[in-house]
Amino acid sequence: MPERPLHIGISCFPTIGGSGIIATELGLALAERGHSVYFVSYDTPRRFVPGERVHFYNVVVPDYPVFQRAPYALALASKLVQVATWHGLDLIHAHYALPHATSAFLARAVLGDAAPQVITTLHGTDVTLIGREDSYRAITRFSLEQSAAVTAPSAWLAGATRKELGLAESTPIDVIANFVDTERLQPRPTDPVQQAAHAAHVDGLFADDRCAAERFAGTPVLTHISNFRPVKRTLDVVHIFASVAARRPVRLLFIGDGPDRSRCEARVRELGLAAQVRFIGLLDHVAELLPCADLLLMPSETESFGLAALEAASCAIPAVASDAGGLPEVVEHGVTGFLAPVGDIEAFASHVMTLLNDPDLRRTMGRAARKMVCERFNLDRAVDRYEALYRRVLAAPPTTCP
Ligand code: GMT
Repeated sequence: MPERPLHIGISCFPTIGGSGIIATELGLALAERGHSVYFVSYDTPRRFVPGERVHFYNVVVPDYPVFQRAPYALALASKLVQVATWHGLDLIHAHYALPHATSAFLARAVLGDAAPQVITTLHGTDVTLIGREDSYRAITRFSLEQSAAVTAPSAWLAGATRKELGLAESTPIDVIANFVDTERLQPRPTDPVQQAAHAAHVDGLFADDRCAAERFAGTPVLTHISNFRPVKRTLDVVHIFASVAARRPVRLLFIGDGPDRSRCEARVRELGLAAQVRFIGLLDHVAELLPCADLLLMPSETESFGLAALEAASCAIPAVASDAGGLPEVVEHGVTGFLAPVGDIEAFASHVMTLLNDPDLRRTMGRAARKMVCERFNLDRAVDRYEALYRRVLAAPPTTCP
């Protein structure tokens, strides 16, 4: 008998961060495979595309003066109860433990016997930064232990979660790596006409300063993509760039936005590098711009995974990244890019110089990166793994709420 399509609730953050991207792209791919998917969040996820079998439910948190801080987790739990009841959800897939796994647990408690199973996918900072705080640690651990299955995008995060939260051995963590759509994120075209169009596109981004534009036209482009939070160490990006720019002509594209952006802009100006650096701001999709870059810089303090490095790899762009967290599972040192100790500006700059001075090495590493993504981190493979996990959870004897 063919397996029936499932009704899947996905709760996630709607912002452009990696957890929202993974949740949204997974949901859209599941709908393509015939499942019905119900996104539940406080806003439409950035990459959401309405369509057959794809739905969105908005979580409304009413204003009430007694609440100094509106209890989003409760409103989310109530919305999950509603959506589960209206659509007969088989499971709720919570992306980012806090508050999604906790709200899903609450919804299950309300629904009793009819409750869907809960699968929680950890994304990193939900454990390594916020989930381990005293204010949240016990509830994060409890919510994971109450999930029918827990996944993490890297073996590193699975280990860190067990250690940081003291998670019981009886709660296994499946490692399901993050993924990219390798069809959409393609390497730069090899056709000379399209290549020239790409080069012109990049030069156009720097065209506002005519003298500088002429001086730096055609020079290599480094890129950094992030939400500019302190964990991304965006000032390191500026300093690595400055070190390289002191030795050779080069340009830098910052993609994204967040708290540290204006400090970076100010530092770029102080260092006299404004003509060579552009801040593009937030982009929903990087597929158009990313292939124009020659190299990705990711000097983060830590990353559970480092989705931007995977997106770059899909475009055959090597990364120079921190030797921290799950990054060594995404960037293979000396094969698809280089790893350097966190905060070691000169080590980063020296790897960048090696790549910029050797176009053949850059191409070889780019090809290896693309191959790695196509073989190990492609969308279909990840969706297969999540579907298998859903079936496994649903085939197991139902767990009941305490
Ligand atoms: O890195 C961020 O600040 C965003 C965060 C998120 O919640 O979207 O990213 C985390 O999840 C991504 C998707 O799984 C991972 O690729 C990032 O490495 C992870 N960030 C950290 O661990 C710092």
